[in-house]
Amino acid sequence: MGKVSLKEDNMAHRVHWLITIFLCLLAMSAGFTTNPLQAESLGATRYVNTATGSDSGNNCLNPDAPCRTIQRAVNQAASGDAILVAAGKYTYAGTDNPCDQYLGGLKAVVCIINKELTLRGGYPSGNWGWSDPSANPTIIDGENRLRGVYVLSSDPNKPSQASIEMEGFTIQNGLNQGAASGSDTQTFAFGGGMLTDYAGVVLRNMRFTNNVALGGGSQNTYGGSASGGGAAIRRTPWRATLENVVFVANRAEGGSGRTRGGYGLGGGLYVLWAEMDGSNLEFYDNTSQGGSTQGNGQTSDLQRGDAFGAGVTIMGYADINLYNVVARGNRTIGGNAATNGGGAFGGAIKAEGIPTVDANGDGVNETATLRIFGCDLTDNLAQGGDAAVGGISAGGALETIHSTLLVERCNIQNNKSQGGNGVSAQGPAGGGGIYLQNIFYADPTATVKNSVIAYNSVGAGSGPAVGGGGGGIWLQGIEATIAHNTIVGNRMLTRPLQGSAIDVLSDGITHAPKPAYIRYNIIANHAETGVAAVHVKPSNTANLAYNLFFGNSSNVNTSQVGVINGMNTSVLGDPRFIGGAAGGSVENFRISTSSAAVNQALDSSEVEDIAGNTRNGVPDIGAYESAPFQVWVAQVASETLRAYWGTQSGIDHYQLTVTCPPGAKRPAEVECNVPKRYPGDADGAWLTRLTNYASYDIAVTAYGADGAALLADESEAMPTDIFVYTPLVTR
Ligand SMILES: [Ca+2]
Ligand SMILES: [Ca+2]
Repeated sequence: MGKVSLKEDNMAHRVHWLITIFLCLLAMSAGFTTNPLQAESLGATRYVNTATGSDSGNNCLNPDAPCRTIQRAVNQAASGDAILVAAGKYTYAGTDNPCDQYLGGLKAVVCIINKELTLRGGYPSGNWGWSDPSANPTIIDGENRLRGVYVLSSDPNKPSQASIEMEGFTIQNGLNQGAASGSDTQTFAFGGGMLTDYAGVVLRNMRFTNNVALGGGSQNTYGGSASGGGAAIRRTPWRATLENVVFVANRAEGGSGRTRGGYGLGGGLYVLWAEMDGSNLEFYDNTSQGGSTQGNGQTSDLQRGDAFGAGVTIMGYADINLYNVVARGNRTIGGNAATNGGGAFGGAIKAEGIPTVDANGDGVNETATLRIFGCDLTDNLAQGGDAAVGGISAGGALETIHSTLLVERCNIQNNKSQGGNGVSAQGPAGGGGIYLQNIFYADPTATVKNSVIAYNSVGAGSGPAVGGGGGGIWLQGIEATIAHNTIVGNRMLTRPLQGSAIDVLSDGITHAPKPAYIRYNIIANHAETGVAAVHVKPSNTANLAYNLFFGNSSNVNTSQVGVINGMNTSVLGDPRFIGGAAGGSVENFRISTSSAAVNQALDSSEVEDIAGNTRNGVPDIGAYESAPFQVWVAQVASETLRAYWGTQSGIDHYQLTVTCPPGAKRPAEVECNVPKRYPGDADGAWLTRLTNYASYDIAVTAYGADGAALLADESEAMPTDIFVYTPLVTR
């Protein structure tokens, strides 16, 4: 089958991205020298109501006579003011807008320059006492022609002079479009819904819907980049905060260009040079699209029309914590071209740093750190562009390069990495779930733990084989710890591809290979013949410890293999998934108390599982610690017992057996010592007409659909006619 690897030229051209993007930001704020709207007062509250308000001569301070437009209140406000906005749709008002006046006609519905303001939406008309954005939708609408909100601190040397704290708004139908020709500053597009530059950012309870950043440059050699269809946050002076922010159907699409298309980055959210805490962020059906071209598709600097992270793309210096991220149905699509198709990197999430380089000259190297605590990344797609040489796809859910990464408590299911089609060469594909790489910088490390990585897929495009692999996880030149994960049923859609669960390789890297530490994982049900679950390429090392292998066609590759240590510690046995490994709900990957994984993660110091439950005794292998199954029996009335076992996922039916003491009456519901079947959704059983003060033994066994006994417990109890917890009655 020959060499199966990604071509180096596919990998080597990306270090220029940050430089290109940086130039645009610098130019954006150059030439803006005045501070036009400075005011003195602090902490006033101003009021806006599009239905009842009037702007004329109004300072917006009277709650009974609000202004009509948000911009009027912004213009009247001083730093520290809060602006309360009543429900309704707010569109571009056309006058007195500082973005028009000072930024060369760059329009936004709401434009804030050099002020620190709070905006709160969700108020019912005529009542400023309470806010409920879902009951009182407060919408900033770009009408498919203008950006929704722009916040700028015009002097990068005084970065704290602008900030926005925004809560309870929907920003929709925003558009930022690059020009057909001109410099990068003119052809690039940023933040269709919202753009912030050098400004503080706090967003809470916000929705970004159907906003678009559209690169221009159709008359140029290369198309303009488009970054942040929903929102672009560039260069924050202090940690940004995003809480309960939803991005739906936003799009970042690079421009066409004569030789190659422009990049599409962060269809939902784009973050450049920022520290940020994001919690409860949701990304649905956002798109990053690399620009397509009739031309070659690749410029002389080896750039192509690539697309990145359709949910969120993080670039440059970054220190980002994300808590509870949901990303579903996002699509990252490389641009089409005549000869070289654009790549696709991270169907939902992408991060890229340059660890030892200060690209923007601010004295801080572009070291990127991304930590994800809790996520659900499902049904996302990375797809390379079509061309004679198809575009690469890397990471159906997540791709990072030169970034330090921590992923824990995540469900990463049913994502797809699909290479582009090509007649000269197929687009290679890697990392159906996760694609981690270090090409030019060796140091960043990655940890993925307590996560489920299941039913992701990798397929190269049509055309002569180039290759790829890593159905679950792709590790290229990066020291990675993959620990306590449940890795199940990831698939190869084409051949030849390598490593249906994990592929360890170092092709194309400029440093020595880095080891992978693969510990305490369940690696199961990778049944495709001819593909090992864990593939370690020659000259690479994988250090294994206490993994459970089950149902794989082969567990590790044995030819053209690097060094695989610790295989002798493996557990070979049925993990006994409660849901039978059906996929879908992550709960289906809970394991039964009879799982071969129970108490087998020797040496593991992990204290919690994916659900945050404490690991019992010796940790179990995989993402879940098996929960003890318990039958409680309560005396609830005279001659009556209630057995309760709660609801368990993945149970087909229960069998209950009552052992009756000698001389005692049998329960009305069950014969003594004869098992009775209860359906899988039963949470317990009544036992009535018993003999008081006789001790009954109640045993319950739970069965899976295949008839295997998964859970069992038994308990003893006696009914009485004394009810200390019921109202006293006279007997
Ligand atoms: Ca820097
Ligand atoms: Ca245990």
